[in-house]
Amino acid sequence: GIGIPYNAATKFIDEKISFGLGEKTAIYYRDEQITYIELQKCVNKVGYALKELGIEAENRVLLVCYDSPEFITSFYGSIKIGAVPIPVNTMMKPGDYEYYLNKSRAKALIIHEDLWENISAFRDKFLYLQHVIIISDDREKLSGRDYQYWELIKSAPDNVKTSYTCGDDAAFWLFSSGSTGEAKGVIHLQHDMEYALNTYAQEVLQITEDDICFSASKLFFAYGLGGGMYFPLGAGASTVLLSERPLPEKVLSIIETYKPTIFFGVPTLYGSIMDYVERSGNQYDLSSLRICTSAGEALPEAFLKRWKELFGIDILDGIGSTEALHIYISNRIHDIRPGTSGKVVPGYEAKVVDEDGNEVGPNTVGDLLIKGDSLTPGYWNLHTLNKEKIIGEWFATGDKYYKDEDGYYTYYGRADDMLKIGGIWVSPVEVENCLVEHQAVLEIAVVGETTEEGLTLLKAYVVLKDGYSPCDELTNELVNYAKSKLARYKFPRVIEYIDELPKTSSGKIQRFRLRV
Ligand code: 3SK
Repeated sequence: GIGIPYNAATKFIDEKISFGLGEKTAIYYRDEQITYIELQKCVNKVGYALKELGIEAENRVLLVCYDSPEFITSFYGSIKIGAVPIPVNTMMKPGDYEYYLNKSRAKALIIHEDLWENISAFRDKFLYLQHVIIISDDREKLSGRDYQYWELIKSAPDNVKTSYTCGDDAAFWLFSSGSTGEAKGVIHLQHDMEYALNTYAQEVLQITEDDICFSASKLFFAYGLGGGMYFPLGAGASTVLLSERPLPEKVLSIIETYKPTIFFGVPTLYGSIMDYVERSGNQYDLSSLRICTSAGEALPEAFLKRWKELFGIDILDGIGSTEALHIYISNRIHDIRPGTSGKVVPGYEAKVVDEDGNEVGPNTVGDLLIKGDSLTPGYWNLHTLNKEKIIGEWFATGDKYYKDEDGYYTYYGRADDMLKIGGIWVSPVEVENCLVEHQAVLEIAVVGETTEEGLTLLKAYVVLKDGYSPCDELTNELVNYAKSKLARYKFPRVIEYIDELPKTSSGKIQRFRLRV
């Protein structure tokens, strides 16, 4: 036949009502509590309204939305009618939105009002865009030339027919900035969210209906989309949404107010929360949390220890990707090996291979390949790259890893960030992990600098903590510190102090921007 019907909106929204969870709180947002039945009605209204505007199955809908109930209703409302939502970063420049809109050929854009004000002047450049739906905090505000989200859904019926899609249909895209080059449209299928839910969320996080999730990582990132949306909804649990920037004091206050049980963060945020708490001397009660997770960058071992000492809670470090949708290697509750990404998540397979694609033995660094059913079928319109990255059922992550005899994987840097110093491969991450433990260092990125003779030297860009200033004495101290901790050839020959490191929108350090 034409495929067994499967639509992700049925699984993540409608099923909750048939399973008797209609009156349960799905979303905590500011002072609102939105039940599953209220959420379902809004999802249906958005789906209906989009259909009325002429949006059809397979049409793309770009979402430029803060973490909010409207993000979730727009996402599942689109999926329900077979359209393909594409949530994108809300912090980008007009040229980036022009790229996202034109690359995806999105017919509709759902966007928060202030974000639209930044880009509306460029409207003529948006080649395929037909409809703009603006989300305004003032729900009574009337539309001008465009559509007003609340006005549009007010008159829409709260029921809409689910599109005939099957598990292998495209459900949504995410744009992945990666550490180099143009953003790539990563296609995800209808069944992918359920796969990540059944594997990482259930097997590793052991999520249940009783959990309340809070993701500081935004919903437009693959990591946040799971943690803040489809893990809690899929499990019949609840989510707390924060539309603003996740500053340490805000995050702490959200945790104290809503008492989440699972917190999704990234290493830089854990670092700044700990600095904030230690500096302010205030006490915070984070005891509602049963677990914290970390991804995006390897979590420094020292952070894990400090966090546990401060709050008595473990952080589960793991590695995932936008292409895999979520985490495929992770530490486990009661099975944490500090400094490693943990073991393969059930449902995924991983192997470390050499340059010829042969699997290497324990403790040997190689390229990490992964396999699992939430992996993207491919990037949009990138035929050559797809041939490089997709090797049969395996996906080349571009990460260097080694696995020890016990099956724990340790991150060794991006394949393209590795440096050959004096003929020996050096991972910038190893040098960074060492120096970040120095008391003066807030953040650090290590790159190769080519000398006039064509030799490669290690250069460290250092962001200092408050209270420290650049000086020769400190430079010598940092160099000596690295020399005392690392193999001799791994210490940075040059140290430059900067105010901020260049990062991708998902927080990964862009070392390529620092290379000269
Ligand atoms: O960076 C990661 O480790 C990650 C984890 C989950 C989902 C997406 C990403 C990029």
